[in-house]
Amino acid sequence: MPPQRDIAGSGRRGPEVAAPGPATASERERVPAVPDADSSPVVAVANRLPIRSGDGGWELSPGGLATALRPVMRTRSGAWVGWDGGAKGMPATLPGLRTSLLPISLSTAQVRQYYHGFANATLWPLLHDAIEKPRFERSWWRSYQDVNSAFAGAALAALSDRPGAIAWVHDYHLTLVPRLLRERRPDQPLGFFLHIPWPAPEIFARVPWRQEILLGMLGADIVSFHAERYRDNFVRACASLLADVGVQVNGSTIVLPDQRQVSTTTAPISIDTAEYRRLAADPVTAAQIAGLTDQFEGRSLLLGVDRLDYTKGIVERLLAVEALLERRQDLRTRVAFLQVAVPSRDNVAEYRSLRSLVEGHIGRINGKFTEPGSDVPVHYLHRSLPPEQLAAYYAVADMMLVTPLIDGMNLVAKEYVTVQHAWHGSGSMILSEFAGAGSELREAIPCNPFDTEGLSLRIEHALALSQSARRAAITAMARYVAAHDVHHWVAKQLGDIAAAARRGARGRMDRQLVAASQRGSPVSRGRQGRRPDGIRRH
Ligand code: ADQ
Repeated sequence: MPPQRDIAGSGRRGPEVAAPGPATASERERVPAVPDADSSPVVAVANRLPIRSGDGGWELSPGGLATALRPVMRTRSGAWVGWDGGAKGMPATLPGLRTSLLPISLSTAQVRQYYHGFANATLWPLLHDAIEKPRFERSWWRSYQDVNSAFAGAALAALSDRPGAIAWVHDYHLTLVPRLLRERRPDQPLGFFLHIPWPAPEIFARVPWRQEILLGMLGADIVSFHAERYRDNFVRACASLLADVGVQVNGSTIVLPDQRQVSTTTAPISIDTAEYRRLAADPVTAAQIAGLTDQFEGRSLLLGVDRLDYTKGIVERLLAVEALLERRQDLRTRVAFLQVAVPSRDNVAEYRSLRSLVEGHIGRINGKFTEPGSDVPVHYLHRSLPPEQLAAYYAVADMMLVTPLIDGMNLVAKEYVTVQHAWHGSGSMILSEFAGAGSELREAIPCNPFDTEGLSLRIEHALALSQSARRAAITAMARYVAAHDVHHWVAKQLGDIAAAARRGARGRMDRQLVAASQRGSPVSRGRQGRRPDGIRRH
């Protein structure tokens, strides 16, 4: 048997590779610059650009990734590649930002096929455990490939203009981009972050283009998820669905046929806690709080805040409230439930029927339980709210119902505990065990939202908790979120990408050395595992 290489120190035997010999001068020169997580430019690639047109002109979009990357965009040069959403006259950057905004325009057909189709009617339901049936259309897939190529092309241009930049690709809209970048830039420090769950391999296997999607993401140096179970599902999908193309799994690392290694990690996203504390102290919020306190005087306010999406468990939550009011007649005038729902994806059929379903349930419950001369038990807002008003609802709500059927993270849970604590509140939070936030916010009251009767009992239990128990739980969760805010998440992600890229560079150098030794004289087995500089491999 010829000598074989031990893959990444695993003890398993891999393809035959000879021991390394000395690097030539030109090979040493090809070792790339080491990325610096604290100062390298960042090229973000995400479905949408982080700006919107407000009353006073163009401004940073509120929430999400735009907030997360605000400090990075202010202090470092960089770029953001994203869809312009059809907006005209978008600026090249915003005052105070050092980041260039690089818009991608999509045709009407691409919006329909790539965005509403493959992203939101194929991948979104598929990756959320297929709780709605994913639709597989070849024309959508072709459009998804075309749009991913367009994003990759713009990102490549941005990276060429910014030597030493870290590329950071986001979410399920752009799974093919990392590989497209890697093919053209083997040395590129590159991370991919998925904002939604990753299902069990048997569910993911349903998509006809499963290998292309996995290999697309594996173009990154590191692939990151909110929670350990999603990361584990992804690694198992690579093991089972890519074995026939020579991909191997070594613990949390994926080893590609060319021996390039891709790390996987968990990095739960968070919120800008300082911003939510500031909102809680804002006079506009205080005025709203006074109005809401009057409105719900004498009632315990239960609150739900979600995009109107079938993953969020809004229907099940309404059924649980109905079961509670059915069982506890005395609560019908003492409890109010407010559901705030942001309109979402109206162009996808499932979302339109969800809206009718939700509004039908609300009508039925109010018809059944409103006492003559008294307020309705269920209040409903179908709109996006200004941040101060949202903060006011968080401050006055006695109970937050975060009960998604499945959710990558759920930032609403983190926003609620932060505002409650800042407002010295003692609200309670019921949190789905199927939300990523459930693995972090351990003091919440856990629930299984599929069990609507059980959920109604959890609400009843929470209503009876002592104020001191509720306050202790809110304080513990708010402290946790403050210590793990979104700036902590950005720093960890950039640090992880830089570290994975450095490991990748060492691996590439090792492989170059091996190739050099294969071209030169044979090297004895005794030297295997050592580089000419004496540094142990792996
Ligand atoms: P989303 O599915 O959009 O995000 P979530 O994390 O809850 O879910 O974020 C929703 C955001 O919208 C929150 O910041 C919330 O304040 C805001 N919002 C909700 N209702 C609103 C309203 N009526 N008016 C104004 N704002 C409102 C996806 C994944 C999540 C993951 C995030 C981030 O599905 O699981 O947490 O990305 O990675």
